[in-house]
Amino acid sequence: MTPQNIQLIGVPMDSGKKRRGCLMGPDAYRTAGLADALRSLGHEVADMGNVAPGLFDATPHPHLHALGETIAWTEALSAASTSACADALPIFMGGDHALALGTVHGAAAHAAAQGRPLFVLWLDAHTDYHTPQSTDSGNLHGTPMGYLTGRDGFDGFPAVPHPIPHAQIAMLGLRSVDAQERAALEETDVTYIDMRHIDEHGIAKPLSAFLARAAKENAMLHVSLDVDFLDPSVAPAVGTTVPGGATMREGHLVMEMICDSGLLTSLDLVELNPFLDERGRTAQAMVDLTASAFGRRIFDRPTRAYS
Ligand code: B3U
Ligand code: MN
Ligand code: MN
Repeated sequence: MTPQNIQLIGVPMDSGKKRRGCLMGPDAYRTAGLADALRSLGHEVADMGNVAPGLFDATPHPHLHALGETIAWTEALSAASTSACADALPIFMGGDHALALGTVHGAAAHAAAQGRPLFVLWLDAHTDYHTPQSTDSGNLHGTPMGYLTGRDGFDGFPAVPHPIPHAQIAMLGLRSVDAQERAALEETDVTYIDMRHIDEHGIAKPLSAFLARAAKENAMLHVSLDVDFLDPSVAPAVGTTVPGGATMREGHLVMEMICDSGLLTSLDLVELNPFLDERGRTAQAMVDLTASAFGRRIFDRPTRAYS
């Protein structure tokens, strides 16, 4: 991989759900050595510190958890993302998945200014396609895909002048989809790849088709990696563990294929809750996967064993 100019941006955001702990995520990635792992692969890496939300109205909403705070984060992150994308390849160290409300919003503005489409790869057990009205839990980390595709009902949030067309989105690793999300998604041409599909066909085939489409359109690619994409046996430090997830090897293959595509332009690492970790092993797993997306390889050349 050609050397990249990477900016690490900490996002200690914890407002997307009720269970606390994701605010410790950025420092867990720092402690696990994310910057040095990327530098050892030949990249230029700058740790930019943390983003903070502006002042917000903390009046409780009858249904939605921490609405005012989440809106303030979205505003701050959208601006931070647009400017980081112009200078570098940003890695947003979360923080919960509500941060993607802002990071992808900002990346979409940058892509539009470049006249290029933005493709989004959502690596997650969940589809996060709710609206503030459809969510039963009231947790806004379940809504970024709804917001970013331009669904109605996000009153108070920044407008979405560049909604991501559904055809430019792939969701991979799905195994917990609420009925309202499923009904709405089935009306779209989102590429949704659930665990059964991965079991039957492998993870490489649907992913390479999506990446080939992005390459053909000279797209930018935002990848949003939720810890719960992985099986909880290898990544226990997450509030919403869903058994039956991707193996570590499937995770590496996805990241290696993203690297090979040369398409990656921005990355979120989300939902790590260090309070729930076991001796840092989930943070380490996320650092190792990120390294695979930036060129870490077991061998550089294929084996000659069969030639
Ligand atoms: N769909 C459920 C559960 C959920 C979504 N994202 C996570 N959990 N991490 C909800 O609350 O919207
Ligand atoms: Mn998620
Ligand atoms: Mn999830």
